[in-house]
Amino acid sequence: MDSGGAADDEETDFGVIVVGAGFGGLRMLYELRQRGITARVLEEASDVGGTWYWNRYPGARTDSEAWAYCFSFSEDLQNDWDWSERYSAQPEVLQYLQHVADRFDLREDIQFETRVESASFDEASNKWVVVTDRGQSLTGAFFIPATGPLSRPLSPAFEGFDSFEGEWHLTARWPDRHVDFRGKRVGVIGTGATGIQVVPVVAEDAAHVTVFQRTPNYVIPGRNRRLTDAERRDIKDRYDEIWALTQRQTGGFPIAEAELCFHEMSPEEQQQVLERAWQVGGFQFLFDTYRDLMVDEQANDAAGDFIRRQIRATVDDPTTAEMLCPKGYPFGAKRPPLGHGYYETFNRPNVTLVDLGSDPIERVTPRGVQTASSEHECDILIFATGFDGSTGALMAMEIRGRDDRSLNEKWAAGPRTYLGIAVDEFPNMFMVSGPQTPFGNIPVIIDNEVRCIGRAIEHTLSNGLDRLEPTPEVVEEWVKETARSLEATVMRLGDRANSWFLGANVEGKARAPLFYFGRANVYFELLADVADRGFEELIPGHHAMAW
Ligand code: NA7
Repeated sequence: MDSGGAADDEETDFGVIVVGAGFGGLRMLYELRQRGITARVLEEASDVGGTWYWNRYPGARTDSEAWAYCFSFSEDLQNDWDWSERYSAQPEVLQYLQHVADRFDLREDIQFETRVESASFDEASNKWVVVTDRGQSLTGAFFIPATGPLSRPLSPAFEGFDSFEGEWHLTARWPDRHVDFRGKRVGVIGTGATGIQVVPVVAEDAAHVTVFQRTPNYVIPGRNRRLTDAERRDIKDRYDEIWALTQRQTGGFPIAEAELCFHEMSPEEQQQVLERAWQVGGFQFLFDTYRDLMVDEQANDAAGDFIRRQIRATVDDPTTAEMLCPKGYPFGAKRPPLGHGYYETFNRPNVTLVDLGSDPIERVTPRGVQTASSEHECDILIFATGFDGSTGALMAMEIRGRDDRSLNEKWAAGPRTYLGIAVDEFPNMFMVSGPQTPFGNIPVIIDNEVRCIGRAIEHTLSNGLDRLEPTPEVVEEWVKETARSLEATVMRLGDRANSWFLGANVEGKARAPLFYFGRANVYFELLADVADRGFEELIPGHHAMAW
């Protein structure tokens, strides 16, 4: 694909080097341009899109409502673009990001098909030296990884995997072509947000689908639908209000939040709010039911019981329904997926559920998957087995700061950041969607981070500084704050369900809070505040700027 990006030409020295051309990298590049700062973006793929470039699997769509899962920096952009559905399907999000890249001429600063292998801070020149898989050595006064929280997929690590004689696909590396399931026996391994989107779509075509489930999930109905022209007009008329709402909301979503706590309601009201949110669909169930859903265990149990009742009422076969019911961990302890006919799919005659809890996978065989009880023959295997979240993509690059300090060594027991955007001993490195930022409606979170990072870089330049990095004290305080934020919610029990919020889905990975679990709106205020106060918490370096 010729996507018209920057050629890997002779130029090797840049103001800023950004890694990744997804939502984060594109937004960062735009911000830097607005501030008159030159940048080069390095991107492994052959086009923009990030997550939405790679995750082309059938059924892939956003779990945030389309009109707020986008950029807010240009009124013209938001007024010209029309979303077709409540939750955009992957091709539409990718088209949107391609449109943004074209409209703002972003590709001219992006070098595609380039993977960053290492980045190290050179103390003599105060520059980051970035080495790519093309053998280039590029320098930048600032280094900004915008590599995304869920971009490093976990490879299928099953005994006998290489012996499989059929076709197999990893959802996060789905081929850019139609995969034909007609007449095929398909096995889907993994029932996270991805597997849950894949299964109903594949079941429509395949001869048979076998779903291999290790931990049952609490799946909320998304209730996707096409938007009407009237709705689109209304959204455009209300955009200021929508963005203002996202800035006040706990996850950066345009969703009103419940005012009452569980115990302030009668049992009838408690059920009514759950029922209403279930009918509306989407994350309203999480945010617009009762205020203490994620912090009060009794309140959380009531929501969990409600979902289990829905599963039993939806799935005809009582044994399958019971296998699908999550047990032993609270609702929300791992990221709840949105389903589009997920539970209903198990009423189809061509779909079978295998409960790996009682019948674990022993190995992949030439003909399919061998569990403890039997061999499940499959022509196609789909691995929807998740990601090395949050820190994975960062730690896959060899990043070294001052005094040759290795980021991987520094983070061996878990990430340590200041507000998720900066790290002590790593001057002039700023992360977009880094560890210990909130997880929620990502484009809105990115927008707030990028504005703060843009201001930090401008502050450095306009004050004639050559280095900016947080003090160890403020980093320690943010590490403690993320731990406190985790302890305050039921997400602290995520270990019971292998939650990637805690790194619990990756063997050998340190268990630590990988996100900030406090309110995103509080986090946005902290970012604005540190910039307003002139980055007091960051240590400036006073040497002559060299670029
Ligand atoms: P997730 O949510 O991490 O889901 C991965 C799924 O794969 C989950 O059901 C895992 O079971 C399962 N899995 C992983 N390894 C295995 C093995 N070895 N055997 C059986 N099953 C396995 O990733 P997703 O891609 O679905 O979602 C990630 C996020 O991307 C999503 O939340 C959105 O924000 C976008 P487990 O639960 O660990 O028992």
